[in-house]
Amino acid sequence: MPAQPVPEKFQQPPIDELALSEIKSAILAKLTLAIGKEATQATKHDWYKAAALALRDRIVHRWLVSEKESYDAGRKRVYYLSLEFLIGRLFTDALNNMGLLAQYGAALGDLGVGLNDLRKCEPDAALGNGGLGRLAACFMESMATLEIPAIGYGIRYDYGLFRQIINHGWQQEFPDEWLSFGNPWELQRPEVVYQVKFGGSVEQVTDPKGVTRAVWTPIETVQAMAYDTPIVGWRGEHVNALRLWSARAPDPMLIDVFNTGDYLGATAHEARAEAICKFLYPNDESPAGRELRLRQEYFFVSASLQDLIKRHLDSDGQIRNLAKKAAIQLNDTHPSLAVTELMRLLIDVHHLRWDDAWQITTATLSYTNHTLLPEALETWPLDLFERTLPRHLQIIYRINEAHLALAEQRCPGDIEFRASVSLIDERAGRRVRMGHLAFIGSHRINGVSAMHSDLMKETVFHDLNHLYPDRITNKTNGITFRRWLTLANPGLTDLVRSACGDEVLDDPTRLDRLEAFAGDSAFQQQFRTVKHRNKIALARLISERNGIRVDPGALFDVQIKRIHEYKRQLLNVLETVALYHAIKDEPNRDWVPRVKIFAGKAAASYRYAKLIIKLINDVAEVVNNDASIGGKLKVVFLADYNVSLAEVIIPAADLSEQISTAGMEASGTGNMKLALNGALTIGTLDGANIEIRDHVGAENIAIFGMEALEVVARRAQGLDANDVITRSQPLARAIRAIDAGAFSPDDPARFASVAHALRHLDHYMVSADFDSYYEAQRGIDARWAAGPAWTRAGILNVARMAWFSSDRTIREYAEDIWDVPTRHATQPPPARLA
Ligand code: B1N
Repeated sequence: MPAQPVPEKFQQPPIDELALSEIKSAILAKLTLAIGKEATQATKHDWYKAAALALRDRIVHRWLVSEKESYDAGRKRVYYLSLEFLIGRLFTDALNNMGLLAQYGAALGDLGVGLNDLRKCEPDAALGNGGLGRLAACFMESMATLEIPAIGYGIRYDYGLFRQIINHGWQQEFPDEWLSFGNPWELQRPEVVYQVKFGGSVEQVTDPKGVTRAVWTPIETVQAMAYDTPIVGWRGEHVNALRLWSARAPDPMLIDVFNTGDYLGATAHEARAEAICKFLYPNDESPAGRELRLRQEYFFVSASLQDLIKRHLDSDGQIRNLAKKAAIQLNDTHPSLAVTELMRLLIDVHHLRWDDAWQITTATLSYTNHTLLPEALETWPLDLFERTLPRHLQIIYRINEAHLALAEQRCPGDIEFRASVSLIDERAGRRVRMGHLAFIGSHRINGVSAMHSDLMKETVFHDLNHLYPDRITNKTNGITFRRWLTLANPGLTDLVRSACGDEVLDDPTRLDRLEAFAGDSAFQQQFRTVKHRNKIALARLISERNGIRVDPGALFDVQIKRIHEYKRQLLNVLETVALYHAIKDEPNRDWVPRVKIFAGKAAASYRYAKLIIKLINDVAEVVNNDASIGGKLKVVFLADYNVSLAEVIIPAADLSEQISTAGMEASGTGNMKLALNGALTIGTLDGANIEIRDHVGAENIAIFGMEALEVVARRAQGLDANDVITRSQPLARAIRAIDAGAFSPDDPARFASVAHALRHLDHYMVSADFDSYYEAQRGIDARWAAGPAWTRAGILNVARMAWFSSDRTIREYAEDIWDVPTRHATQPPPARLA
């Protein structure tokens, strides 16, 4: 049955002819004057740029108003420090929030170009690895929506996350040249430049008044230049800046050296400076452990703090008031040098006393932890730290002195306690603990889901929590519904608006009105139609990119995220192999047709994760070409996963794989995006899955597997999985097939290490959780076959996801951590002309 037409009152307002002709002239003017082309010569890309520049003009006007209003009112400002902002495309996001989507669509149509074509000309800004970076992007949009004056600070990487190509099943990495056609969104600020210094030595100097001060004589200076990208909130009422720093040498070339004929030597220092912003580290939850990473971290922290202090002094005049006017959020430990750099600036540059500086620092800073994986917690070798930042090491020692004195007071004579809370890890070579530094220098430390925050208190920060109780708090992640529902899934959005009213666009709690329609068969049919159309679009993309034909009527089973052992793509592959065997055994049973869709990147240095990608592709090759299973199972690996690809896959998903080893996924946010788009989750009790279950109801999600405490207990017993493998015939057979080269006839031993790990080193509990997972998947088959019950569960997922809006998350940060007011959610602002 086709979807019912959208009721009239929900359709876009009629397009104002005057506004339309204004937009057209603005775009044409940009095409001529900024791009230098006639309409007849312009490429699609020229049109995109002209349209983006015309839109940017409008946004900039709002931005200047927002800035002026917040400065005039002396409002407190939030500074979000993050090495990653995984933004994706901005064009339709900005158009939608400005309320100009329909007008621009019509204007461009009149000019003979399609909005959708132009949208695809924009490269993704992939300045992030995964969830942590995407969260920063969602938060920027929500802060603008809630009218919180805020600046996001980060690095303007010349190359974002690598482009992934799959060659004969193997991942290959290529540079992401996102800036090669220019970037119409950013405004270069050549006048906003700060000096960031490195290395050298520190001396204690006593001035004529008898005051002793540390004087740092660095040996290297790098300049940080600002580039601003406006981030517009929903309804276009408020605009904030994302300020990204680019690095350059103060003297571009040493002319003396050049004149001696040493052309490379004349620019070597420039290359060293520019290396800082050359590329994004492709690590996701593994330590970088490299000097360049430390330089990146200090570079952007120092530039950002100098900038925000200058802004503060320009408007308030009193450095002592900093904490009243500024809240600085550290996105993981990557910016945790902010603790020492703020102390240095307050003491060495602004001449505050230590105690006052410390009070201001801790009142201003707060820190978000995103992972408990011990290998991901940043530490720096002391010698590298001292060579790079000698003054900061002194400050660390001094902070540590007072901190250890407090530890001694709290637990007298307990040497182990002191060693465990110390800023210096003395166990394996001396190293600075950045998580500890961020913790001690912050008034609030938050985890990103309820379970993760609890585990923080019990594991990594157990002793620090004992010393500073009440600092740890939870802020469960969220996602911006504007991008992940309204824009990514217009079909579902129209349906939701027809059922819940247009108010739902301003207040997602209105999604609960969908509950009443969950059992309504006409509504269910419309819901299925929307999903089916999205699946046709994805099937087309799969056919274009991979040459694989998939049936949009099949169950689309989706696992899209970074490839990592703890996320357990391997568990999914094993189940795929076991299902393949089962279908082969009984080809004539009424199997539920499935398409297993994978996408994600592995860190370039993570060999095992890259082997898993190869395994997925090898399994796909065999399964997709086996006529005996009658197309009942298809396996697809979509290359080069990014935000834009997620926007196509998520609305088309039926099943969302959230199957991490319990206790290891801090939160997850893809889980929220998929449930919001009506997919059912199959998942472990991990991260935010637990809260998703609490909201959608246990009957509308498929939970399986060990719980976090059981994982800890089983690990303590040893990792050999032979006990579970002997009990499970499908598992034993799947491992045997992989081990025997059934999917790698050209190199039968290719996956021997995988089979070995599954049998004897089951750290991630893939074998141990297999049976439970396999059974949950067969339960999914049964539900899918039941038709209306499946659709009902999907509708209820959408209806009950409102709480996972990043507006809710940001409101909690604003109230509990930053102490800044927010605009009220449920009242859309009065309409105003664009
Ligand atoms: O942060 C996301 C969470 O939803 C995910 O569960 C979590 O895995 C992710 C070092 C990280 N944690 N740690 C990182 C990224 C880059 C890097 O260099 C660590 N990413 C997460 C948002 O809270």
